[in-house]
Amino acid sequence: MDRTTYQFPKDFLWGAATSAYQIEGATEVDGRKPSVWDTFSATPGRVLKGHTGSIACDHYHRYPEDIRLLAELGFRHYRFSISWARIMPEGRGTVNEAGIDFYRRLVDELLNHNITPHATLFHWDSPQALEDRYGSWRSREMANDFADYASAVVSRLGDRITHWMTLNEIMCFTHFGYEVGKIPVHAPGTVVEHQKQVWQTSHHALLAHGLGCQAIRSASPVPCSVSLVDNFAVSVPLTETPADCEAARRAFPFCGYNGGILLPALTGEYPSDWLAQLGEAAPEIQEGDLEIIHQPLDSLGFNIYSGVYVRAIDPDPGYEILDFPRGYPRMHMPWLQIVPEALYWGVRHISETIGQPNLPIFVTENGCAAEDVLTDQGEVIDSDRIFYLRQYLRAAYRAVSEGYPLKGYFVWSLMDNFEWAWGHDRRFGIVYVDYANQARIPKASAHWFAECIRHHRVV
Ligand code: IFM
Repeated sequence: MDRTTYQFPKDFLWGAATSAYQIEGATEVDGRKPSVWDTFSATPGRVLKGHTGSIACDHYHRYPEDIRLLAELGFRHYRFSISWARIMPEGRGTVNEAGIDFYRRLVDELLNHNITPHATLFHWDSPQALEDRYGSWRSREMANDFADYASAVVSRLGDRITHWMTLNEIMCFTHFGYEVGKIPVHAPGTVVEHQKQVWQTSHHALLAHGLGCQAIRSASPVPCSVSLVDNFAVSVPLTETPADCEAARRAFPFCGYNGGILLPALTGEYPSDWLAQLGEAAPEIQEGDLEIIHQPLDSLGFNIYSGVYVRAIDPDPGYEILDFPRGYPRMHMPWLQIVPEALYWGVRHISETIGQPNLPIFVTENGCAAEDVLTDQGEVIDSDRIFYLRQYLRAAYRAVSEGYPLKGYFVWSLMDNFEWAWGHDRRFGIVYVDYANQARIPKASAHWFAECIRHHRVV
């Protein structure tokens, strides 16, 4: 492999990613009923400028045009999510075949363009009916309902889709959706009394993942691949000395929510020192839960945007997680510090720190918001986004060239979309969406990315 030209191996896969609520719109058509994000975004004060996903990119009606664009840019892989509230508007029970039909049409259009579909079953938009019935992720029932929904989808679409992802970023819809003492920034926006209740929601989500894996495998009419998508936090050695590398390794389970989400999913255990640190806030774990959670995976989806620097220190625990200095470069989100090495170290931690060197990894999201401007000439010259993406792709290349099992990369996102609590104010797309007329305008980064795909290297 040529280390100077960033030439990826032939089988490295290039894709783009989106999610249902962020792009589809059409929230009241063909039998769909509200999701928690419809309710949350309709509540004054929850989403910036009062934006909602009710129209978003109107992808529900414009998907043929969007898929044509994907193909024109050279993408051969597309990651999208399926809306639970379209398939089972009440969250459980009767399947809405009109909802299934939409995804069947979408997938057929992808296949007609030679684009492989990669479907996420849950990207945060759970049915409001389940929130009303039992408080969504606060209840164990949610895990069983998710598995039934997964079964319903896979038994109907499994002839066309063979790449399945269970849940996207557990931390975001649990720890940001349920909080103690303040209104959470994500749906359902539930204030709870104790941190234990919050950890219980992510435990239930892990159960949903485990039961979901089993449901997918038994419902699929053909062999398929199953993965979890996680945005685990990445400890990056401040200096690549043996001491700082060791510190990053030790810090990894304690960074972000790793000890409570990624570790149990991949190892079948909550780390004991992590549980001890949590004390009374630790979730209640029933007998057999960890076996369910710890399902064999065909790959891991890795969503990576930023990272944290760590250095070695003498006293226990042997590492220090560093704050970013005020002037540290970042993109157009408060949390989006530019740490390209985090992509490389994330992959390496799975292989070495978690000890799973044979687990294929896909970057299922990487990208950034930028302050894009549409010029009078109708162009968006987002050189800042190219700068960001180029560095992360070089880090991906480093991981591949050192022999780690990184198999592909999906850019987030194909197009600007509804960025949750930030509404349409933040633009993550490589394609600009003019929300006034729904025009799609490929940004400079889209043309640049198309060249990367064409040459199979970072250009
Ligand atoms: O837009 C989100 C996506 O839904 C989940 N991962 C992070 C993205 C940017 O915030």
